[in-house]
Amino acid sequence: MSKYTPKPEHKFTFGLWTVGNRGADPFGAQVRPKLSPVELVEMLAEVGAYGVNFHDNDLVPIHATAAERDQIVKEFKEACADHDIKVPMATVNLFYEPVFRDGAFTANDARVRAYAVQKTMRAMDLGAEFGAETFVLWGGREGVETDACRRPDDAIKRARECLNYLCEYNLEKGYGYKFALEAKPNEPRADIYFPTTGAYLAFIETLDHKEMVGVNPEVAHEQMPGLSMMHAVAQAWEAGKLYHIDLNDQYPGRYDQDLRFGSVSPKQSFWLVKFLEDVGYQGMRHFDAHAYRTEDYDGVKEFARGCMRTYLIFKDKAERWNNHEEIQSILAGIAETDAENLIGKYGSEAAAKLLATDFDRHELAAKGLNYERLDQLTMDILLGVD
Ligand code: GCO
Ligand code: MN
Ligand code: MN
Repeated sequence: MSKYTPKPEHKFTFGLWTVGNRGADPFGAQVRPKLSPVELVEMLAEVGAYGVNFHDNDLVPIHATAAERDQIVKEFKEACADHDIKVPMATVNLFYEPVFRDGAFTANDARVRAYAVQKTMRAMDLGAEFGAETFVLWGGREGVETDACRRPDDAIKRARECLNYLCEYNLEKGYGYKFALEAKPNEPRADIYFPTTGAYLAFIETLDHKEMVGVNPEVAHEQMPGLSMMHAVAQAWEAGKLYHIDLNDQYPGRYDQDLRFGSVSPKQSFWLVKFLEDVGYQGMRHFDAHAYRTEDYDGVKEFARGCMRTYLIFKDKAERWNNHEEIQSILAGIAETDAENLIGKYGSEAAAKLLATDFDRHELAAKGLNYERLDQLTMDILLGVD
């Protein structure tokens, strides 16, 4: 067993929709045959994943009868138990059906909004049957092609009403879910409300039960508009709101590519893994990605193994970085940890002292920071020569 072999404690999870993705795109049909949820659980067990996540309709088709639903749930539960695969997260599909063509929680038609909330409540019931602790909400259709249709602040108010309602349902049922809101700037809508993780962090503060709601940042969604995923994750973490994470990869400025984790931006992915490991993130490492359209199911397994392997390689590299003598001595040299903190908490005396302090800005600016060396040492580690 190599040190890059996935183990349960790494908390690697995949969605049914990720390894079960059949390769359809807007220009071409599906290229892989359909696998059942049970077959997908078998595949995830084979590659060494810890858990599986699903949208309501990944598991139970929208047209299923109550009896069919119960049968599907029973079989899937048995498969998960047989293969020791957990269901840590559940979510709801509020984007596929034509009824959601103009949004779910933010739709203009109050009946569509009510249907969306009802569908979410049922998806929460379903996830709770599997012991899911996190409920992800991705508002893929909550947006516009034309702003003629509604005022965006009305959309925000509607989203708040729905979230508050669902939090109460969570409490009443005693499900104990944490909601994780997932931002995306566009696609499938031309513009999606709450385009960034930061936008959701601000929105959450306005909710009735803000302690119950956090974020689910996704690499691709932050990198599509060229933002730093790691910085978004760090802000969420610092706010105590990193309830889940969607790992994948993405070339900036393009449609959502959902590529294998680390395959496009290894350096950014390294900093992300290093951050998660350094701060001791205990949540799931969920890969919301899918295999290239060129692949058959052997390729899909390679894809899934690759996501986990790359994460573990970066984890190992992060440890090497943290224990690297020269890196640590450069860091110690630039930190000036022994300099007095003149800011701290505000007080009149402290402020007077700060105002009276003479700073030699030229001397401060003259100090070399050695970041080129620091970064090259990082590159040496990443490129495998150190
Ligand atoms: C996407 C999203 C989705 C969500 C999923 C969970 O861009 O398609 O990332 O994959 O993560 O719907 O709610
Ligand atoms: Mn995505
Ligand atoms: Mn996602």
